[in-house]
Amino acid sequence: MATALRHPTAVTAGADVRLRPVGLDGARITGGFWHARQAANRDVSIPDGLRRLHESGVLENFRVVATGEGEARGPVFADSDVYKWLEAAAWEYARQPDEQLLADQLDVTRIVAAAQQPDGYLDTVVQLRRGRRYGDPAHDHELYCAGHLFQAAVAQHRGTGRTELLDVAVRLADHLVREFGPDGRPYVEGHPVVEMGLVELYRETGERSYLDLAARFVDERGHGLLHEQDSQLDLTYFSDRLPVRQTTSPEGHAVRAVYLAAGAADVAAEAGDEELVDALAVQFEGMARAKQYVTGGLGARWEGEAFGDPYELPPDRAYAETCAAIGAAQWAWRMLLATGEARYADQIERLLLDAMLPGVSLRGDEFFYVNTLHLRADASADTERSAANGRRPWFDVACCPPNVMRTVASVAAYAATESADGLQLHQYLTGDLRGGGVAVHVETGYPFDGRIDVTVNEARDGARLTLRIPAWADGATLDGREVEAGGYATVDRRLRSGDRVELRLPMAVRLTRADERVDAVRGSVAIERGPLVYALEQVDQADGVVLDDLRLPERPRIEEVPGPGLVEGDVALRFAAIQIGHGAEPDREVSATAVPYFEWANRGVGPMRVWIPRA
Ligand code: FUB
Ligand code: ZN
Repeated sequence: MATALRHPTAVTAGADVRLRPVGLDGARITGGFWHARQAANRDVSIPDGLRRLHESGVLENFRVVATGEGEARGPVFADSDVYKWLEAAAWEYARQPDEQLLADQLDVTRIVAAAQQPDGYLDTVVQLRRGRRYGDPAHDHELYCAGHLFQAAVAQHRGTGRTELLDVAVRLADHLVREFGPDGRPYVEGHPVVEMGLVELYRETGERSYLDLAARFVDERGHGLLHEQDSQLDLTYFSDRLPVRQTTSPEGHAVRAVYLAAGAADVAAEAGDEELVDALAVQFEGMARAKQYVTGGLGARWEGEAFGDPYELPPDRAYAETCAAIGAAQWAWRMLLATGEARYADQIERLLLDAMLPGVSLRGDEFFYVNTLHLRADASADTERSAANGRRPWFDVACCPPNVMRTVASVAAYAATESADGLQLHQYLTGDLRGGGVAVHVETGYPFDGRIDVTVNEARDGARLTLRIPAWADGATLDGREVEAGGYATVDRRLRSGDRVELRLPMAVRLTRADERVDAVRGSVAIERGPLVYALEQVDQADGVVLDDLRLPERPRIEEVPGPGLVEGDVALRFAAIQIGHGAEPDREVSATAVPYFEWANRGVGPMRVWIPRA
């Protein structure tokens, strides 16, 4: 019998969750939209990524430690690029085994392992540059790198069956338990993620001290421990101003905040800590209500890569780091497992399609670190990350590209869960999904087409099939029966092998207004269709159309037209807009075309906007 391919968040049998992930062998994408994205990831992003690990020197750092010859290159968290790539390679191998991909990851693993100290310590930049372990908890990234190593090691073990990286991870985790566990000292590091890594390593090895250490790291935050290092530090930036349980809205550096919340949700699930889940639900709501862009993007401030104040969401200055979208999807997934609430699956959909996916070119060769919602004509490409540069093949700070790679390679992980009741479908994609005594095949042209056809291949007696009805899907039907948007609908008949189930999600175009308190877009609308946010891109407009002068009429007639064909089946939206005149120039009517936001900047980079002022 084939070994079950365990999910990236393989909650234990004793975990307190409403829904359980299905193994990755129970969630396979076989065609359609995500299949094409995974092909680009496999054929272009992952092999390019390996070259970049070599060229940027981050892999060389491990060799330098082992040989003692050379200097560290890259930022303090350089090791994490290598670990995220390893994680991507492992999930990709699991999806489609390939000897070269295995050989490459084992090569990289050997290079990593050779740099580990006899007592388990590993962080090449500290080893090479400072020589003082845990000497600068706010700024060094020893635990951050460890967390990514743990996630990669678990992925390698689950995805390839190999234990080489897991051995490295266990030695490092044991070292961390000695340093910071019950007999060690309290410690808060500036950048969370070790919490998620430790919990997953616990799930893989059964070693309880890893879970306990993760719980300790969660509870030690927010008590000003970092001020013992330097009383001038801005604790907000480091998610250390308030304990997680008292945080009602994420603040500070966006990636740090959402990784911490995701790790806390893991701890809560394994420890059966309902109070912590409730606190995280309040925090998530605080984010969704007032600190999230319509695209799902997170982080309104370039300064500190941070969340802004509530309703501070300027589209043209959006930071919306690609990593923040990925971290928030990880958090939402853990909240979905804990609560079974559809709003978290709705969030995952938006975060993946409208916030993470714009972070990578459709060819898979270039990346956005910052995801603006508005690029003006004549915008200056003042920094490497400016949207005016278009996507870049890599960055000096290269956290986002390999983060996208690992997420795309394992994206099927978000599709379904199981429970004693049966199988639940949360994300719509073409593929085979199995769990809870039900096996189905789904065919769909989603996210462009709302027809989702499900064929039941197997069904245990009494097992049920439940499908998410997105909050935007008013008028959705399941087998012809109208079902309520914003929740789940269950097929109300006994399932038999060969049954067909038809879910129809209306893809009516929606004009979305922001909360009135978002001054920057008051009086504007964003165009959405199904799960996708749309954007006006200069390349689609006739000569003379100026995006920043366009106004949307009171009752626009929006027509669906074929998209630019960047992705199979894409749909564009066309409507008459008013172009306002300046000075003596009269206003005039022009035709405007919008395309899915994730497609923007794939035909060169030019003016683009998501929010359109009303006439
Ligand atoms: O500090 C590590 C990573 O670098 C963060 O998560 C990103 O925001 C970037 O600053
Ligand atoms: Zn990033």
